Amino acid sequence: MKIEKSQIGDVNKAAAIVHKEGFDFLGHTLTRNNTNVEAVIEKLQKFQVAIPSWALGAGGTRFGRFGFYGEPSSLEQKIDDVGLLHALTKTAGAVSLHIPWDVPSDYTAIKELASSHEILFDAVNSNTFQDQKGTSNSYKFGSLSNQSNDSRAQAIQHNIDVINIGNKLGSKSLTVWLADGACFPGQSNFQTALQHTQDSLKEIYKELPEDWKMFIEYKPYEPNFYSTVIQDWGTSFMLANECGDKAFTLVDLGHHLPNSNIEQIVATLMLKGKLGGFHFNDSKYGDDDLTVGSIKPYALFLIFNELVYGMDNNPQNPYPAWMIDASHNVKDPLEDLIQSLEAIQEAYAKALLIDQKALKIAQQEHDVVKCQEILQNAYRTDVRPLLREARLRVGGALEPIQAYRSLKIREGLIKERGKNSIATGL
Ligand code: PSV
Ligand code: MN
Repeated sequence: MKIEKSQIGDVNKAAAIVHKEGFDFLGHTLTRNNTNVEAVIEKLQKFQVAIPSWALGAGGTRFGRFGFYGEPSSLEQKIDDVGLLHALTKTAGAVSLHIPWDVPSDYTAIKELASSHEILFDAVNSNTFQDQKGTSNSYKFGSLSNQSNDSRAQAIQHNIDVINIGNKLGSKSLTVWLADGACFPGQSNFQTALQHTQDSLKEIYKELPEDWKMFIEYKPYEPNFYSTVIQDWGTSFMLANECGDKAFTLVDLGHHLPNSNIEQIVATLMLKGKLGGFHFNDSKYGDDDLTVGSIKPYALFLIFNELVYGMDNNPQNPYPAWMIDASHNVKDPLEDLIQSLEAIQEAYAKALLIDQKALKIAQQEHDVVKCQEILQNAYRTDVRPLLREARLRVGGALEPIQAYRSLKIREGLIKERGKNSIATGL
């Protein structure tokens, strides 16, 4: 299923006048305060976020999964769904595949399909957190950290296979997230597990093509509940340094213990040139994978403040790979992703409005109140007219959720795929 530009144009007509009034008003106000509105719009248009192939179906928990009608049941259909999101929002110009859930059968056809939707292939993700059919060794007690040479060798080879698959699609990075750890004290020797992980990552790193990056994701707990081998940004950073210049840390917003200062982690990694990838989501308790910005939007804004500062001031840090890593059990997955994309753009736009020069002066003068005023002035600005304008100019929808509903996209997908289609993934 594809949406034509003219269909979006027709839907936009109803909201055009109200949008113009709102945009003109905000534009004048921001210009009076010395904000370069055109530069902000251009940055918003360039900010593209990859959609993970596993978030297009309904999410689930270990207690069950309630499917959603019209889910994509093939890689082709998943790419079509990302195409729909991109057509409406103009900010979802990439897809991130998880192997072996998404191995293409015809690479040329898949590449053509993606490019017909103007979609690129972002990082490819390996999966050593589940045993796969036909493999001889189990990951029950770890993959890259496993005591067994055979399990480690299998996990290393899987990651190399993922690089090869990604290479054929035009991906330029591999994301490694390990579930490895222990559920009980005494189960595993911390030092041996870490050493094996480091050695295994180095083996994978050797196979990275010259222009590729490797992202090492960390997470404090789950599925193991006593210890995780790559538990925090420090462990990931250390391993990335051991591997070399093409290895980076990946920050997933849900992978922190409650109240961690994630913005400070971002700043530290960017100063050291090691923030490679970013997974957006939100959480109340743990790795809840909720819609971005649905629980702690101010924290997201503060994180974006550091990202914007780092992108402007840290040439040693490469441009990070952005991805949404969220899923929801009770919403239409596509509507959920539209909400996440909107929240990301909103936080980014607000961070772009921060008067960095004034902030620096206030910091030097130890004017703590002014520092807070500067941040909160930007945060309290309703930037949605900027987002709408950025989309409108490139053919996107003024109100993506409304357009999605009035164009009856889910109904169309159900007609095409039926009610019982099931998406692969968690
Ligand atoms: C693990 O919780 C994670 O954040 C990793 O990025 C995985 O690849 C993804 O979620 C799987 O859902
Ligand atoms: Mn993640």
